[in-house]
Amino acid sequence: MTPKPNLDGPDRTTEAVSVLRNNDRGGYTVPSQHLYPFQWNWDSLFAALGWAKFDVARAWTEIETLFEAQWPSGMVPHIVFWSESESYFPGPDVWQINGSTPPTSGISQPPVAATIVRRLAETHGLPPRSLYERIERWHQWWHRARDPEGRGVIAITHPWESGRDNLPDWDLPLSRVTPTLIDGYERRDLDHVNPDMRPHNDDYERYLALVAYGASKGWDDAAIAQESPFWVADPCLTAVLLRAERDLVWLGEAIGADTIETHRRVDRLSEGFEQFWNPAVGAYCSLDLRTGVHADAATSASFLAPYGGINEHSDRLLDELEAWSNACTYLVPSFDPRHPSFEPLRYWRGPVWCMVNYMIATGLAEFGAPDWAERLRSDTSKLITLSGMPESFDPLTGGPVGGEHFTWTAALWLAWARGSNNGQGPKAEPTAR
Ligand code: 9WN
Repeated sequence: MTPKPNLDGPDRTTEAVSVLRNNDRGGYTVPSQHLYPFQWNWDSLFAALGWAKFDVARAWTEIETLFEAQWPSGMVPHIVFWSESESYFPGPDVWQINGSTPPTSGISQPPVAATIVRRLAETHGLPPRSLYERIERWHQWWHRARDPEGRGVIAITHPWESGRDNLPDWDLPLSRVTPTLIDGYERRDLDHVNPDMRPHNDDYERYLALVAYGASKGWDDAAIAQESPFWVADPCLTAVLLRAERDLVWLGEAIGADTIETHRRVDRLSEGFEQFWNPAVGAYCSLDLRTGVHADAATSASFLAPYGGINEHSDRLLDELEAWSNACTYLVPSFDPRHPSFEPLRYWRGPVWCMVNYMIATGLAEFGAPDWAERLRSDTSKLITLSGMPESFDPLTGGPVGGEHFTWTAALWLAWARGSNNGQGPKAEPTAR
């Protein structure tokens, strides 16, 4: 049975359930049918939040399926190629992951798993210990592979690893990567989405050069950490991991596991986070670990510090949010709307992403800024009511941006934005599978 809508206007709840069902490929949900025809890492975790509103068993399956693709190193890849499709590039041939079954990409994505598993566990009961152990191994991998010096900030080795692909933060570090044209290169994203809403070719050629570089190293973590031309600490990834570590402590204690190491990782990231503070901007900004230079602007990730439990500069952060709210109609644009590099339609250079809003709002509510948290929920609700379930939204007009019938937009509507039961949504009604 589908949950009842809770807002005036179009019945977005019925639509959201249909989006999830139509994007369902059995054990996993594609983000969007033609644009992204495989399993993506953080998309699947957010999808699970939506599934849990009407099919709890299906939500758990989504997560278990993703972790079936975990590498022996502990890494959980950002794409799992469970089936073949010509509608996306680059596919498994380009990633060249030898011997991986199923074929996968060679990088990861922000680790929201522990946090989402905790949220499901609080309502629906604990997961099997094996899932907890897989998440623990993934977290260990992040520290070992992407923070080998133990600085307490987590690096990305590809813009795709951040999940925020063409953010202006990556422009300068990417300029040091020599673009490569690889065999069979053909952008397929532009078959499905208006080019004004996608990264430029210059960016794409560098994304592919970094894939070719990783493949040339056999995706060896140590070599990549030492030599990769792109090695940038990301406040979004670090805040997401920091929160996930706290939630993993909760899960570990509930399951009866030893959490001493997890506590140590929480301490290291909590102390390390201040390295993102850029006094010239007055915000947490990404940090190029090759040059020691901060990005010169705030992004939506700057507001994720409270989500990670970091409240050091929270008053300043709320002032910044206020300033952004005066520069656009809908919060939170992915990039500072007053900055010359802001582009309201171009992917991660401006549009609003509902799952980022959800994470920021969660942190703001916990920090003690419930009015701002509610403003973000209400903006997200208005955007979806106005424009349906696109990939993201124009922060000035509220218009749809990117791919259509998008899984995480549908899932976050069900789990949060529509706002029934204090944001918890209706009780789940498990269905037989
Ligand atoms: C590359 C699937 C993914 C999201 C990312 C988003 C976009 C892919 C792309 O789509 O990235 O991973 O090809 O543009 O940036 O956050 O997980 O929705």
